[in-house]
Amino acid sequence: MTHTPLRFFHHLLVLLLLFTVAFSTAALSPATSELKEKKEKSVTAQSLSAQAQKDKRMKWWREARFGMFIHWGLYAVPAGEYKGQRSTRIGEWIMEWANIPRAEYEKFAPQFNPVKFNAAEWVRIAKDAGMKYIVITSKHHDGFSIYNSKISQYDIVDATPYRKDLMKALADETKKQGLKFCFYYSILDWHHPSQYVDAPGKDPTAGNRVTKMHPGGKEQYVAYMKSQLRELITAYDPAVLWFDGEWQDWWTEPDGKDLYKFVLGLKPDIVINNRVGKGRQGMQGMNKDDQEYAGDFGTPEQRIPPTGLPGVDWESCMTMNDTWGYKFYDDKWKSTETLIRNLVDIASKGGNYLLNVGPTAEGLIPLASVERLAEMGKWMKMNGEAIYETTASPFPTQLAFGRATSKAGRVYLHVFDWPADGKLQVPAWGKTVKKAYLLAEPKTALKFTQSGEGVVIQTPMKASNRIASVIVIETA
Ligand code: JFZ
Repeated sequence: MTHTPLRFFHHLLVLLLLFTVAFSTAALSPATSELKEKKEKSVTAQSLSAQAQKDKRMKWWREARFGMFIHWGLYAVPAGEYKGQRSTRIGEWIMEWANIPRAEYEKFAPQFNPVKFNAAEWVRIAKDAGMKYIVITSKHHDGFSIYNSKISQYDIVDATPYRKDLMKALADETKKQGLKFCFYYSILDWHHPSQYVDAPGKDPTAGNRVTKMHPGGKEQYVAYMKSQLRELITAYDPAVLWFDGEWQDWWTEPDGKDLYKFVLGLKPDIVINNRVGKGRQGMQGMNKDDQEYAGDFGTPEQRIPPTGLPGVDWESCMTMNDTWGYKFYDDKWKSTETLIRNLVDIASKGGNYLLNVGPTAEGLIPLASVERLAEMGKWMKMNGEAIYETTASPFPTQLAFGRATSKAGRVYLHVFDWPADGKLQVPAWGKTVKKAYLLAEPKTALKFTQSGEGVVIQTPMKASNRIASVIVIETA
């Protein structure tokens, strides 16, 4: 009895199905190519809107051009020295190069007490340098969470005498002063029980370039990462998630795509770097082109690409000395000239500059960094217009005297080598020059002559700036 209506519905369903198949086949056969074309069009429309969505998400990031990277964690306690051993290697990798077992490394936590930390001061240093965003390590390879993680005891609140959530203070202060607050997060984790080291001469619980996964550990670890990312996004609302440590062989591109989607799901307008997945081509940092990879921008490390790539977003991250995490004896500081010219070089290629500081365990940004950032700030105050919201150089080849950036109706020439003869030779780039002047002296028009080969600008005897003088060219 009870079967009868069900059977009736079943028959109806089969009939409907047959009808649908017959109908769609009939519709397909006469004009398959037309349909295919329609389908292609809708795909283009879809990807266009995906592109438009990405453009919207990336807008502030593309305009910002200059950000502060902060590597801060337990490694600031040994500050590059363990049991009398020093190294030329980077400070935040001490658990790896000094072969420190987990149980020993954990002992740095009770010594991490950044009583001199002052969020307002840190943000002021970044802001005065002309930086528009801050990316700070929430958890580096050592696995220590320098924020209030409710799912880990190995964090600033539970494991250090400081006990306070300084990350909340920093996030709030960063936003208050008008900068974007962003997080670095390491996929590689030398502290999590899912991972272990299997390398000759290495303690299985020490740090290593690569870790192995215990059977069944990955599901547990990915769940842990997702819980932490949920904490980070809900409590601090970061504008960027900057992943790292993705080069483990247990981490795959599908894992990266899944994590990318997960993070975007938590915050639809967040920006995510390409180290979330397997796209990155070594330290060069740009994506391989054999397939589509997860991530919004490339991450060249300690280098500047030789040229920009149209339509490709990237950010060069660099240290000011030779380490990311604080090392008390690293005094290989780059000059302000190098730092400013790096910023200009990167902007002229359409990229962002993420410049690192490594604060001490007491909570101070090293003085050498503070001084250089202040000097960069002086230059940016005068010349920021030629960096922010600009796009790459319009010239087909690199300029002999320096670099160029551009905006609608304008080209900015960043002159590194001031012409001794008072004639700046600018190659043609298909535009007519209306006006030229020094950004430092906008009321004094510079004389120029124009020909098919380019423009020759008559420059004053002395450069307006020792490091990079900016000449504005207004075009027709
Ligand atoms: C990574 C980190 O390991 C480093 O500590 C720092 O955070 C930097 C910004 O990013 O740098 C790398 C990346 C890849 C390798 C080594 C260091 N690698 O593949 O050996």
